[in-house]
Amino acid sequence: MAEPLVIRRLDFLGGLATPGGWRPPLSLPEVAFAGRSNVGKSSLLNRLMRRKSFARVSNTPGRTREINFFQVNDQFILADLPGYGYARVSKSQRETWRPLIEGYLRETPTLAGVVQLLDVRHDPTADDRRMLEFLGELGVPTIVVTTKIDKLKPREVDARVAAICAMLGLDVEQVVPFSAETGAGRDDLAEALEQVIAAPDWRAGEGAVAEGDVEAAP
Ligand SMILES: Nc1nc2c(ncn2[C@@H]2O[C@H](COP(=O)(O)OP(=O)(O)O)[C@@H](O)[C@H]2O)c(=O)[nH]1
Ligand SMILES: [Mg+2]
Repeated sequence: MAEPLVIRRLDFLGGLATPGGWRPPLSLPEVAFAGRSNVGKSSLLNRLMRRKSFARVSNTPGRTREINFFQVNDQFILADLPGYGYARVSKSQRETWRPLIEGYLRETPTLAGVVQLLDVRHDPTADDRRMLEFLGELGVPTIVVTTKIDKLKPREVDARVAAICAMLGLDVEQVVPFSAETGAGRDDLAEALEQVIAAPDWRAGEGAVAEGDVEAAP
């Protein structure tokens, strides 16, 4: 079978630093990647894209607090969200991600889906839960990825994924176990991404009235 999501072209478009600030024009469907700092997001993106450019661009000082946009294959836009929950910054600094990320997610009409990363070894943090709750309320299609599975034995991975699902009320089928180290899960994630990008607009139902629902005027 052909490899899903072969990366032929990758363009860095720029970064969104403050809520309502500059962002690339709304054109292609967007998929955002979220997770706490150190969860393995840069490593996952490098593995997914088979490129080193994410680590280089998104980890440049000053860019780590921004939402960095990449255009992939002239097919979709990837939004790399700032990692949250970093312990070594002040509480006020820590809280700046929330309006930036939540504003972006709420106000991007072309948002097709979100990939939420969780470290397979750890229970979800309060920030993780809040993020997932926000995504659930928004109703955006969400792919949950558990990272760093190479750090556990295969049997332990299944048990940890089941435990995380139980804690969050997720279905095991919604979760993609992943390792940037071995590449496990790369193609599963790529396939899930392609589905989310191709799916009809999840916001279309909002306020729309199907013809059959309209009652004849008396
Ligand atoms: N063993 C292992 N280590 C990983 C994996 N993904 C990331 N790491 C390590 O975890 C640390 C944080 O990774 P990074 O991708 O920079 O996380 P980010 O802060 O979410 O972008 C680094 O030391 C990585 O080498 C993985 O799949 N397996
Ligand atoms: Mg990173």
